[in-house]
Amino acid sequence: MEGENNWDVSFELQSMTFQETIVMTDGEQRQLDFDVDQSDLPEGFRVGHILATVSYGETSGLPADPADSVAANVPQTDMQAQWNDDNNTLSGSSNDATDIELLLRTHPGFTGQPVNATGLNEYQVLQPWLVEGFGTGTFSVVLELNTQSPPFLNDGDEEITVVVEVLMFKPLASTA
Ligand SMILES: [Ca+2]
Repeated sequence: MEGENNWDVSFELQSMTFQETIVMTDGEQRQLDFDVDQSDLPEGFRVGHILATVSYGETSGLPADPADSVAANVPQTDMQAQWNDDNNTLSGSSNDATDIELLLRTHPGFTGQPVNATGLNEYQVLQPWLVEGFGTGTFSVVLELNTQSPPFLNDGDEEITVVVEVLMFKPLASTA
């Protein structure tokens, strides 16, 4: 369109972190809820994605105790997000005590990388990046534990830590 210019849109990033450590028993399933409020976001920032890292060790103290199995998934909530994005990882599991990483993209088009855009002015170019409501609400992680015990001993529980990183961005436009 006449008068349109090429722009570079880059993103200033900040993150907000939640952490919860729980002890689960063998066979248990538990849901953890993390609430992201609009008022938690710094002025001008939107939520780009939410990354959850589930970690655990072998805390039984029993000799030769094999690592337990943990499964984790992110169920769809009423949070507005890119629930069907191919880059999401909404479920995972581990049976060797390695971390499980889960990712939900929230703001349309946000990958963390700068983008090119065309538009008449800065205001117009920034509009797609300033839609409100994505990535706020409840983000949930459902955990399931199955312990593995050494011969003749009983390992009945495990300590699991979930770290949720909410990645926030502020878009900045400059003429290309
Ligand atoms: Ca074990």
